[in-house]
Amino acid sequence: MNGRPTARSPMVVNGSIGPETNVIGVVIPTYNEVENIDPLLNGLLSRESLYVIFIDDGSTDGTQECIKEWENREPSRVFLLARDHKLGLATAYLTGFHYLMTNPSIRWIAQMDADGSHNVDDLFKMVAVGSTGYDLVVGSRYVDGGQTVNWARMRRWLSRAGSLYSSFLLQCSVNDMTGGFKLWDRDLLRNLPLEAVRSTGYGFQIEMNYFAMLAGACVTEVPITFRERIHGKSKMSWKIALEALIMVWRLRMQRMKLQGRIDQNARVINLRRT
Ligand SMILES: Nc1nc2c(ncn2[C@@H]2O[C@H](COP(=O)(O)OP(=O)(O)OP(=O)(O)O)[C@@H](O)[C@H]2O)c(=O)[nH]1
Ligand SMILES: [Mg+2]
Repeated sequence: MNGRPTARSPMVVNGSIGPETNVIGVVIPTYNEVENIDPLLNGLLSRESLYVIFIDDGSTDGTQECIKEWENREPSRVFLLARDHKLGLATAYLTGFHYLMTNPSIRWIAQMDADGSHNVDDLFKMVAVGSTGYDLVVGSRYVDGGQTVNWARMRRWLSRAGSLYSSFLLQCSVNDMTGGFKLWDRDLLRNLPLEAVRSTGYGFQIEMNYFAMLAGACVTEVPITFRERIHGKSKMSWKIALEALIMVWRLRMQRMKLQGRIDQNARVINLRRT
């Protein structure tokens, strides 16, 4: 794991979870999101058998202090993994996934943003749908019933174009390729070649959808309402968007190699439908 060690080791995190089954672990990357933490946790912790891991990259606005207060109040349900500086979304998610996916009590691993764009009620809907037999549930803005609220027309257009571009080039049937609101079956995540992830920004979302497709996962999309953040600043940049554009071509060219890695993993871990 990158960054300085935190007060609570993976063993502590894992030891605190369980012995229930069908547990949900939620991974939330944060960078300067202090105003958004309380409403988010108030919503998430209303559900039992749900644990939250924040991966914070050296926020300077008091985000870490705020999460630490929650850790003290809910020591067995809220965890903070603090890294020294901004290392990007992808490694933040991967760090959280690695903490959770070896825990046999965890059935679902969710990923969501801290900025209020992703709605807790939508997460619970995704869990209900996932439980009917899916390996991956994508919270989608681009299926019937899905929407974006308060996004400028240009932003909506860019996001939609990015999804169409990547799903076409990768022949992936997911409509919302760049969305970061997802629910993973733990066994699917364990089956994917996470060490092959190369993106740092939201190209990560595309990369992971592609891996899931190559693994033959059972994937569905659930409509969500995505709201533009009210507090804090976006960390999106042209550099991140460009990285995703180029990365799609790399994934396309490396299809056979990635497929090989996934097939090798599949021999070790049996997915539900195999
Ligand atoms: N740990 C960590 N978290 C990050 C980093 N960059 C962004 N985040 C968090 O990732 C989530 C998504 O970031 P946003 O800034 O909302 O980026 P976005 O959702 O792609 O863009 P917007 O649509 O403008 O909100 C938020 O919870 C951020 O705080 C990073 O480098 N490290
Ligand atoms: Mg956002």
